[in-house]
Amino acid sequence: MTTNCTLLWAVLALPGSLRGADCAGLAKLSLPAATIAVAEEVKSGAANGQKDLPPFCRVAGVLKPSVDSEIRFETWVPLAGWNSKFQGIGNGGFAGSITYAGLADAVRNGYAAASTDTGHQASGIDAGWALGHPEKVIDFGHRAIHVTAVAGKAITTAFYGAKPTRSYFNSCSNGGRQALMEAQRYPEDYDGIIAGAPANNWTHLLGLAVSNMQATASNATAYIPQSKLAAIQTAALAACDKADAVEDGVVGNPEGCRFDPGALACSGAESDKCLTADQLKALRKLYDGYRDAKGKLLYPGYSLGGEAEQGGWGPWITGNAPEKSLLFAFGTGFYRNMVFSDPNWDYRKFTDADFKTAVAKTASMLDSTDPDLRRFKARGGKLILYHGWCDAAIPAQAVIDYYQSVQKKMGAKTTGEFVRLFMVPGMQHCGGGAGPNSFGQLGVAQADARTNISAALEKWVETGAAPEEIIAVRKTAGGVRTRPLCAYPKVARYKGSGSTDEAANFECAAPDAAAAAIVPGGPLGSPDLLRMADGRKVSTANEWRRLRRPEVVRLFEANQFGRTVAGRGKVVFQAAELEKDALGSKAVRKQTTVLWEGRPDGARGELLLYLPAGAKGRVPVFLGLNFGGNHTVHADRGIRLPEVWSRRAPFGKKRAEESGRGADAQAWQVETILARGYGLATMYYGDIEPDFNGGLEHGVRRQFLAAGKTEFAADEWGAIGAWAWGLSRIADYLESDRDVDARHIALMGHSRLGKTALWAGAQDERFGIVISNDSGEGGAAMSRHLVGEDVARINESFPHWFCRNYRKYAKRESELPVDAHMLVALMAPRPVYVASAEEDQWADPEGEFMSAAAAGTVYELLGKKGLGVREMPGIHQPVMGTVGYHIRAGKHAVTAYDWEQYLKFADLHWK
Ligand code: GTR
Repeated sequence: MTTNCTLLWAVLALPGSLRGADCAGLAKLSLPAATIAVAEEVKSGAANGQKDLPPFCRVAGVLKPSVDSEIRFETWVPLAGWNSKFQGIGNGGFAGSITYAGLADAVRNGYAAASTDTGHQASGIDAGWALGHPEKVIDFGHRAIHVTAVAGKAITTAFYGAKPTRSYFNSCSNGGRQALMEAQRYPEDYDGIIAGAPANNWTHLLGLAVSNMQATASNATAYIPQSKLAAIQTAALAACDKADAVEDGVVGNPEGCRFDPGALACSGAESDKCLTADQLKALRKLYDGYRDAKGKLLYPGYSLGGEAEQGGWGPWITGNAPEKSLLFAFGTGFYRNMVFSDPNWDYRKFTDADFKTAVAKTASMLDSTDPDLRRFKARGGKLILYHGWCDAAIPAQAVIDYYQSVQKKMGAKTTGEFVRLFMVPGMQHCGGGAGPNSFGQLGVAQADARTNISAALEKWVETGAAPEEIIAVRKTAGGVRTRPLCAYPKVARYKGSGSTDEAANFECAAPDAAAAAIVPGGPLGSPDLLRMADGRKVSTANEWRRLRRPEVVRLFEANQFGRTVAGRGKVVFQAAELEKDALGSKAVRKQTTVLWEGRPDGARGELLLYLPAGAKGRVPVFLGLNFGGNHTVHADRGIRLPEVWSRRAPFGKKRAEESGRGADAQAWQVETILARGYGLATMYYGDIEPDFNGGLEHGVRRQFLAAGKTEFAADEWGAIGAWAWGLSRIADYLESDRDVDARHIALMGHSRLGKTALWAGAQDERFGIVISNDSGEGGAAMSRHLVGEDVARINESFPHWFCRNYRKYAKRESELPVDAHMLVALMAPRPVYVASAEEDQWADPEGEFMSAAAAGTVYELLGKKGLGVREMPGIHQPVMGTVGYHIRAGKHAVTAYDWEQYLKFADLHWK
């Protein structure tokens, strides 16, 4: 059908008498299946309700590509001053009228332009015309907008005697859907296209609308009245406004924040300030999106932060009363007239099967979701998408989903050559809202490409310069606010000084680095490092030491790791071996048996210590627990095999074996460490407590259980606490060893043992440097940064690691009284190093960088340099202040590269 239409409408007969500029003569122009009713010069300055018009030629007619078609259209061409461009104009809602305001805007700015009613005459929320008229649904779906483009361009060409040099289309909502229809089906029509808030996944959007109506309007107890939207928005902003570093009533990057509305539950009498259980359930559904009965997400839900704004959830979702919202009208209008041809169809009966019927019957006519834009790209087309983050009609996430589908289909690089997406924080549907929301989106190119999206599109098409940011403005009684909109996924980052109402004080940056770098307290809406839980500000080093630091330790005890329920215990160290000529005379090897309970038949562990041979005086040492047994750190046959269980088999089933010697040597780099003048102390972590849920019975903690108890309280230590305690006891030993400089112990841990190293370093300041290698969730990665492992997953997989209270924050990270930046800051003023690996997304490198960057606040208070950079450094570009950070290529592991940086870092601070 596409091809037929294109051919049909491409045929243009130009009577010889017409050589441009004869407006009335255009009535005789022969266009197939078209009737031209009006061709007249308008010189009065007014037409069709529009004023201040320049003199133009108005052509109006009807196009009939099918027997049931009745597509009204108008083409307006300026009599003088044509800029040689053609502008296509779209329609919102169910269309039904010519967009005169768009035509007026076009001719005022020198464009020739065309608009159509898309084949029916009705209000934009009425779909009654579609009932029994499948050809009209096709016209509405995509045909009218195309034949209008072809006819409009033909008329323009006939009038001027020259083809337009460029053709553009710009529209929003249903018009955004039309825009994508043009790019996907009729790529020859336009050189540049702007699709705003596209309703392009029409069938799924209206599935969402009806399922939301079922969840709210159909049930009196679940219905959320408009009067409650203010309380909902306030709670959402409280959770997420701060995450972008600027508290201004606008959530800069809703993707970076999770909001659970549970706190809005009414505890006493119902009021506008709270929600009943049924309303809360409905609200969660509105945020969550449209799922089928099996729970599969079919279409995303609404973003938070603009619920109560004008043009927000009130008109679109809740309405003045149940069944009085715009989305109710759209959802029922679609199902009654386009899907079931039944004006009495009842939305309360809507099922998964109905949705499938709608898709099967109408998607091919109405959806413009095809990610294959090869033909549009090949003709040199450029596409700009935009969407208001607070859109209450079409969830903003939907445009990101489409954009990413194009990237997936065409490749991210190719997509970058001809598609840009601009997300608009705080903007409602196509405009309005609390954020700067005016950037020329609702008209033709005016002003310059810096502030006008249409001008930016034309610049891209005409000069090849792609837009990376566009400055949006909002004028209110209170003044003017400007803010850059950034090409997705970048977000506007406050540079840290100057008015937050001025675009110049922002820059476009990767979203996470943006949040991490400049938040004075904590990133992502996390607790402020320098504010006591009771709100008091911490402004001196002394206040940090005396008040805030102990408070933060207590918060980690109560909410994450649990309190260490032990003093030094009765630990006994028994020298087991001393070899002065180890590793080919390069090392002294000492092995020490640790009796954790002070008796030979209790829990015990083996400590391995290498010191550089011939060292003069006490040597600094690296200390780290190992995963596989001491014998795995080096092939050295002198290392005693662990007597207890091996982690590679069920507990008690398998002892360590000779074959494991040196298996993890890569991760330890023993010779390099020794050659640089450091010792290495290590112990198998299972020697402190075996790592499984139930390991408690076999490790160091059991001796501290109160009589008759089999588990610790919800705020008492887990296995990580046990391993950290073991590290402190090893420090006790190192203090007693006269060959060791115990004031220079660098504690290094990988992964779960990286979490352990941080927690040990927080509790025991004898560790002079603390190094977290890929420690991830519960370690250096911000819990509030929702990438990779989260609080729910880690506690499900490893219920024994943390205290039980930590589980309360599953899917409620925003409520945690602590986060990783606070853990890292507990090392201050001692040097601390956080390392990530590029392929280790499970451990969330960006979230790790953020905590390292944010902890700098405390270092600076204590007179030290923090990380010293705001942007996440590139691969293999270590940054070393008193806080250090690097991200290397490769997977979750400790490598020679990592050790090289740790040795440099220790040299930097200790030599
Ligand atoms: C993973 C776990 C991480 C990390 C890692 C490890 O399975 O999800 O939190 O600690 O184990 O310790 O190797």
